[in-house]
Amino acid sequence: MSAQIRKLIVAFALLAGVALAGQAAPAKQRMAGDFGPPQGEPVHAVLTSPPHVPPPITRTRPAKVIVDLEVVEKEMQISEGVNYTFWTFGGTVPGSFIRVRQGDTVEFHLKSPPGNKMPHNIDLHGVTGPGGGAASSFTAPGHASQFTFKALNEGIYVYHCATSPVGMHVANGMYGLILVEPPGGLPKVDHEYYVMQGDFYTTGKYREKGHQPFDMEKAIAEQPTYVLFNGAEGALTGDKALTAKVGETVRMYVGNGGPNLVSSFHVIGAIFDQVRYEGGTEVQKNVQTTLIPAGGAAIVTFTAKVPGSYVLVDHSIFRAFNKGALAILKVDGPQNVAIYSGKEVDSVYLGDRSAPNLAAVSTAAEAHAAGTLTKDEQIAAGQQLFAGTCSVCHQSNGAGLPGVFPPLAKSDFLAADTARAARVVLQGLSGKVTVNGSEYNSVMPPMNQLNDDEVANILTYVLNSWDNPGGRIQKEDVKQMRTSKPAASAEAH
Ligand code: HEC
Ligand SMILES: [Cu+2]
Repeated sequence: MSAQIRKLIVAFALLAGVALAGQAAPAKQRMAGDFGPPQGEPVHAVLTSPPHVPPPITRTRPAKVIVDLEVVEKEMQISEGVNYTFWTFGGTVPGSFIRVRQGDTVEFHLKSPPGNKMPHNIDLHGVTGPGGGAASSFTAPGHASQFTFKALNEGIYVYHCATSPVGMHVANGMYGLILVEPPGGLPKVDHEYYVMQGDFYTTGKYREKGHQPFDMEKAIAEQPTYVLFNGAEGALTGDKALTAKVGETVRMYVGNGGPNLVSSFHVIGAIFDQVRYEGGTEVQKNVQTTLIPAGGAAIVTFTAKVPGSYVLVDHSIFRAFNKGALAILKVDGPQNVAIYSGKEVDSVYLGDRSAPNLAAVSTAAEAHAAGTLTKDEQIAAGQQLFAGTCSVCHQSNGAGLPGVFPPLAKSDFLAADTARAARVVLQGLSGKVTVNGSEYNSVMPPMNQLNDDEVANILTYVLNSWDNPGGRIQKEDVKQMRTSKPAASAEAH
């Protein structure tokens, strides 16, 4: 008998012994994840708003954990100058982060203040039982409901509203994450963050200003106006970026509320050391992009090794640059040129998101709505938008690049016909043009993804910068130009 076969037989005998011992255990054996009845005084769960995560649980015994979650319907900013009526768990999108320990008995209270207009409920994917709690938690405005469950399975789980029309409740922001920690806890890290993607459907175009209602038809067609991390463009960029220091470990609980899209979650410039994909217990290592299904979540962990801005995106990349699915982790600390030579990614990947915030854009939108918009407000908004759109080619100082991109600074072409500039932006420009005595024969692509107010503000900024002649372009002028017949390309020269 070979040594290997002998080893196998021994292993088999051991296994059989274990199985027999299992049978011999008391008949009233508990199911996996059930560590017995709650012990000690009930505790109130710490709930946090995104991007924050409640502290790790240090208890060594199962407890009764009381969760008090309030449903809040409220108007919030979805993008600069754009408002949306969100329905939320706890007043934020995503809803409050809930953290419990495997084996805990969770007494869940869902409350809906009288001011709400809709009934709501909650389906927690971490609940074992029909509907995940949905049926027991139907809550009308001015009411509260209560149900209890035992958190049997560890992992990161999505919760969401499941009141009809379910898609609409989810599309309005009614989802969040609940972490069921294993009894021993998760390995210690320096930072834990809570990030959740969602797709949003407004009747107006992307970044169209003012209050935007929900668009059911776009939602059914699965054509979102916005794809966002944490419920708003800019929720995690500029002065609201996530932070870490060089050498620190970062764990992100990344959920996807949907309602429709699957996320190709990627952090530009980082490799995930570990991913607990689909929120499950298996660990995948050295991952570039992880797929997060609608109604699913993952735990990603990595170390920030080089300083700079790391851009979180849905790598279905138009969503990142044209629908808002972009967030930033700002890592501070000393350079490590052995790993990376050290040039910022700012202008390439961040676009207008490299600014600390786009407050001037909101201000201009509000002023326009109130009928008080001034030229200075337009210039300020235009300056923020110019960065990352026009500056890519014409440079941030408007100087252009000799022979390739004509200057906007002191441009005689611009000064000769300022209205023509709006047409150039909307329709693009190609063929020979002479700017300040130099000939250019290149192509400027149409920038017609920009809204009327964005074009007006950018051009007003350009006209009033770098010794250009001044003047003002209004949103209404651009609107008219957009709907009028396209100018023949020769006419633009
Ligand atoms: C991808 C590069 C690119 C981007 C982005 C771009 N342009 Fe241009 N732009 C060009 C090129 C190239 C020309 C010259 C086209 C030609 O040779 O026919 C041009 C020409 C112009 C002109 C007329 C010539 C002049 O210098 O006065 C204006 C005005 C202008 N662009 C404004 C803008 C504004 C405003 C934006 C941002 C909304 C913008 N461009 C974005 C490449 C770009
Ligand atoms: Cu709801």
